[in-house]
Amino acid sequence: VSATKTSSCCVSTRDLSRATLSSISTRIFSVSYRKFVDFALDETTRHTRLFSSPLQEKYNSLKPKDGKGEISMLSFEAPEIRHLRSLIIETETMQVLDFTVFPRAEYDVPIFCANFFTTARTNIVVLDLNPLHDVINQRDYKEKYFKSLIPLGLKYAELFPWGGKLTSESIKFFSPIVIWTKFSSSPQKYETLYSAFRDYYKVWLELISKAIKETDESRISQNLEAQHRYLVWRAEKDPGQGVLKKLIGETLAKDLLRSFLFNGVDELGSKTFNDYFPHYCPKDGDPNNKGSIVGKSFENRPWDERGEFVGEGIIL
Ligand code: BLA
Repeated sequence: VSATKTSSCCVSTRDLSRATLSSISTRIFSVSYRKFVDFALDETTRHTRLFSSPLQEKYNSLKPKDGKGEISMLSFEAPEIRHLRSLIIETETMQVLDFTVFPRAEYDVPIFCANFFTTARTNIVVLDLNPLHDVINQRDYKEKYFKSLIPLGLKYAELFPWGGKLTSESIKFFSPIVIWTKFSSSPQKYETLYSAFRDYYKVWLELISKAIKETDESRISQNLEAQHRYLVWRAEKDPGQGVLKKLIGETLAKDLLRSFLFNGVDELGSKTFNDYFPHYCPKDGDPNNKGSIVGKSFENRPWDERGEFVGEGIIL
């Protein structure tokens, strides 16, 4: 806005280059992810009964340390959903959505995952139905949930080009229809992202609505372990951790991660990060040590048009 004022007193709008105009519109445009969450909650209540989670009382809203902006949290449960939660961060410089839905262990349905990090200039986006089980080698699981969704994935893969290299491990938590992308902020992209979010969430709701409740105890415990592994990965490695620590301090950020965002990490299983990811183990035993990172890979989308994995060097 200040750019507009400065410019208009010195030069006429006609004199402004296209580049200047587009940078002004980028600065004026600001996003909110609240309508995404409103849509998801409305849509969920069409399919199931949502109950407020006991976590809601403690985790509802937080002020960043500098007093500027707001962090808002919502959490629910449903007969098929163990934990549906959203975190929205709105400050002067960033808007963040972390919206994830974890099915109960009786369902092997993927975990719905939307992680959007937005600043005036850029966006870092992951939108996916994170598979609970291996979709690289376990063909039956992949076909069960993703075969019919490949066209949807292809549509958005074209609109949202692959975001480039990412932590190698993460690819195992992603599906063939994952949207992993980075883009410059613009109203058009924001609307396309909203449309992708709605499409992916509607598809996920169809999956959970049609899913048959598992009764075989050994399969239920496999699902539980897969969820726990996912929680352990994300509670330890989420790239948003640094931002959260800066905003609310290390102690609160850790509590938010373990008790709210990835609730269940301390209750659903007793295995540790090193148990699940032994190859990740650094020399000094601390998985938070930067030197422990396996590395970044997958410069290009490692799934082909038929949803076959074509990446290399994956550690299974
Ligand atoms: C970056 N976020 C990233 C990256 C991925 C994800 C893949 C690219 C960098 C990397 O691979 O390390 C997201 N990774 C995921 C997700 C899964 C995964 C969803 O493994 C699920 C299995 N992002 C957030 C939140 C914030 C955030 C809540 O979700 C901030 C509060 C920020 N993400 C954020 C930032 C970066 C990032 C700042 C860039 C910094 C970096 O590359 O480390």
